Amino acid sequence: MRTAKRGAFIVLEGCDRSGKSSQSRLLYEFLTSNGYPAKHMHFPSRTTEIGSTINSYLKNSKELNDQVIHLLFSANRWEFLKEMQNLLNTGTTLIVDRYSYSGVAYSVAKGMDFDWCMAPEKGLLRPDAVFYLKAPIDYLIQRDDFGRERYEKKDFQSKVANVFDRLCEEQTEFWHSIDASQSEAVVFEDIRLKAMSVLNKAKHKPLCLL
Ligand code: NYM
Ligand code: MG
Repeated sequence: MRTAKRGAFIVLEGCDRSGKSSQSRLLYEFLTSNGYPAKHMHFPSRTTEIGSTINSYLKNSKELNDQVIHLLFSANRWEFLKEMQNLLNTGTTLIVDRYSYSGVAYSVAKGMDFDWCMAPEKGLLRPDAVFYLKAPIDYLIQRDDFGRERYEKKDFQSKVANVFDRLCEEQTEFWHSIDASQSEAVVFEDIRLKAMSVLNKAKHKPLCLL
């Protein structure tokens, strides 16, 4: 893979309502308005056929077994691999709202095997950094719109948080825990500073695979 001046691959992870969408948008806007080519992406991407099936499942209008939905979430990421690779290699930074770690965290929270869940992610691009937006579950469930979709239940979110905590502890080289219970501006300042350092370092590093 080409290494000269590639873009950085930054992922935001966390439970539902942790502020990933707002923070990833703020980071995208900051980068583009300061002359850094960037693209904002979100998984699941509900725009493809696979994404539309995922959407029906999340809205509770379709039932699928746990293995099938897990593999569809993964397939949805594989659909975008080439595009992501091309963008990164031509100097565009990707700010991605959820990725393989959400895939693993939500399925493991159901009781599924960790290694089985990680297997279909192998071969996808590995992020340069994961910003884990962490906040107490009691704080998240009070936020607007919580509870609308499948998985948005307090006990389940606690289990998801446990898996994110474990991933964060095991992968300290590129996971950064961020206190998401602070104000939006304070959280963003933290993310912005960390992101600029990631952008600088990524330029000289080859893209790796999960
Ligand atoms: N989700 C998301 C998964 O269960 N597996 C995955 O691989 C991904 C990317 O989808 N509750 C879950 C987490 C969320 C839900 O995501 C929809 P969002 O960011 O709320 O649109
Ligand atoms: Mg959500």
